[in-house]
Amino acid sequence: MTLEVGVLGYRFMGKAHANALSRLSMFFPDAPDVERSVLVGRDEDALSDAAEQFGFESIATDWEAVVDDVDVFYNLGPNHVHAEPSIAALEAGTPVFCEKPLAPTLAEAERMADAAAEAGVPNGTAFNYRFVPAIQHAKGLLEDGELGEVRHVRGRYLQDWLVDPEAPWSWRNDAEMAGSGALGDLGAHTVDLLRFLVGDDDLAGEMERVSGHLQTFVDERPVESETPAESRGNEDGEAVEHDEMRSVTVDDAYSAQVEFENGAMGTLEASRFATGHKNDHTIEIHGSKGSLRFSLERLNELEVLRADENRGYETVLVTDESDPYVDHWWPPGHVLGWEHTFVHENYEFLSAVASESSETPRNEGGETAGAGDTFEPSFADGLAAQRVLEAIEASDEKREWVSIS
Ligand code: SOE
Repeated sequence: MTLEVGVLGYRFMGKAHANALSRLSMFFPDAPDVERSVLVGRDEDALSDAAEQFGFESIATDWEAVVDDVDVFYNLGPNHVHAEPSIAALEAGTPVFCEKPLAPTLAEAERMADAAAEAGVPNGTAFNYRFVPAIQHAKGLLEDGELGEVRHVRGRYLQDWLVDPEAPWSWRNDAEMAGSGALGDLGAHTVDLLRFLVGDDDLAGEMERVSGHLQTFVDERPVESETPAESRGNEDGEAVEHDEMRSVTVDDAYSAQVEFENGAMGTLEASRFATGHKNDHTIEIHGSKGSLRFSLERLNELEVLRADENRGYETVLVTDESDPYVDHWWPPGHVLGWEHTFVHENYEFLSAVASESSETPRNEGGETAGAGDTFEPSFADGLAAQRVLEAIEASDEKREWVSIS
């Protein structure tokens, strides 16, 4: 069976996922066959160029004509175009993989999660950092109780691409299109990763209440006539007048304190103004029996400290064949990078789609190498993260702790 994939969005995320799709058959031969069938966007010229470069068969400027015509629909557009096309695809019974955050608002995320539940087909929110081998190794240690009772959880995501006040305006600076700024773009990753790592009931459980603080440092920015494809700018290549200034209506940075169900304390932070930090996502967890730390800038490593040894952190190189996904790539020590996380999540999501739409097990013996019938993080996980983001914003507005419903 060949899955025909339709992809909305052809800039940064479009390229990251197209790269992943193109590498699946070579490195994950047990993945379903996929055809990069149709690339969807608004600007026909830019779309044609991207389709050729990314290996798509065709282009379409109307997502409505695509969503029920393909086997899988990827929504990689800016946040404000997540809801309608995704819901339409789900209503047509088409599995949907959507970029994060699930939506700009909680109300839209709820509609999307409802549509996913109603449709009963595989649905995924593209929180790619769950698929870093070192993160999965960390989850294994936590699940095995190696850290004991979880007491402190720390997550910060630091970037610096807006330090310069002349850095151009993009949809990511606009509340209508993005929802929020550093909070939704970066904080969503942190919230999801912490839910993944310690969210189980026998670890820290869900986040129960938050106290949040948001800040915007530069409240207007110049717009550029065109934004280069690799930048974080206008995903739809929208042409805007040169020298025009536009308001920044989202946060440049946020911080939050969190109380988990088991009483563990969390501190979260993200910024686009963290001078010198490019894409620095750090997680630290302290339990009664040990601690661990992870940094995206050293994503092949996990630092682990065991209380009974208590002589400092041991750096574990998570590149052995026995480590998650690593046997698909290179020999030990031949390190992986950011782009590989997209290959892993695409593998899992498409495997879930294939096993859902086929009676036949993919491997002899009925073993499923991928996610099986379900995929996580799902739209429900995207919604759960969105509830936390919304509570952090509400707390900032009210200047008080807010419970997460
Ligand atoms: C931009 O800040 C960005 O590309 C995010 O949108 C991604 O989700 C993150 O992984 C890297 O930074």
